[in-house]
Amino acid sequence: MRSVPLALLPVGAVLLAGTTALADNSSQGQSLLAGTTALADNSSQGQSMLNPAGPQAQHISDLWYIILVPALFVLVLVGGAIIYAAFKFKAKDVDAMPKQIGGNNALEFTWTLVPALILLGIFIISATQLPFLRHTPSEAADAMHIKVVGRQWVWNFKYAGLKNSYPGVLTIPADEVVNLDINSIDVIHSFSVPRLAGRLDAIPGKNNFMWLQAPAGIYYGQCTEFCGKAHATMTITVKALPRSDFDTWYSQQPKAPGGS
Ligand SMILES: [Cu+2]
Repeated sequence: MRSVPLALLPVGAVLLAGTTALADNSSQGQSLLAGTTALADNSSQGQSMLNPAGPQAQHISDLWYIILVPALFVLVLVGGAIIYAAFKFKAKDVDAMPKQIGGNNALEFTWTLVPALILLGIFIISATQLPFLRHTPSEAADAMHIKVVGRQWVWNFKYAGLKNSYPGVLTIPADEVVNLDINSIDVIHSFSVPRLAGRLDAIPGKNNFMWLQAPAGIYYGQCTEFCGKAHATMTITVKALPRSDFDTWYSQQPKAPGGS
């Protein structure tokens, strides 16, 4: 009898892996509630990855739903097996030595191979999305670059042609690809606007890169790498303006020397 709970140990590890995947993904969106609220009033509020805007976030959200299916399957299968075994094989006499039986090769082989195949499948599906997420679409090769600099405790946005940098608010043209070159001048921060894209670390001395494309609207994000006592105030507001409004805004900003 004792061999049954022991036999379930590796399967339990798979259950953990499955629930971790669930937890990781849902935390990206801060909360499901935030997403549904945003949908309900059709505003741009909320920071839910499950309420995606733009191609980057849409890809990530699709991937999340694809992985949710096998994760739920594993959860139900393994959770059900644990509950069944707990009742079915409950010890009636606590002092009695359970019957000792050896391993079952077929079972052990199966519960090693099946999770490995599931994980391999998830890996392959995820890896095929990486080139799209990593590289600016070729048709937008000349899209604008904006420098994103993390600092305790504010994000600064710097445009090549403008004199000032802009704390906390990233203004971009709507529906156009925008390249973000992400860096930090002190500690590691992490740039995250869940409705638009995945998160990316801002690391001192290293340039990280991401691209965005957002429909017109306002999107919120924040630093997602604990970076000191005012970490929580390190917020991001992305304003995606229709091209003509963006041009008006841009033309009103002080220009960098030699900028246009
Ligand atoms: Cu930070």
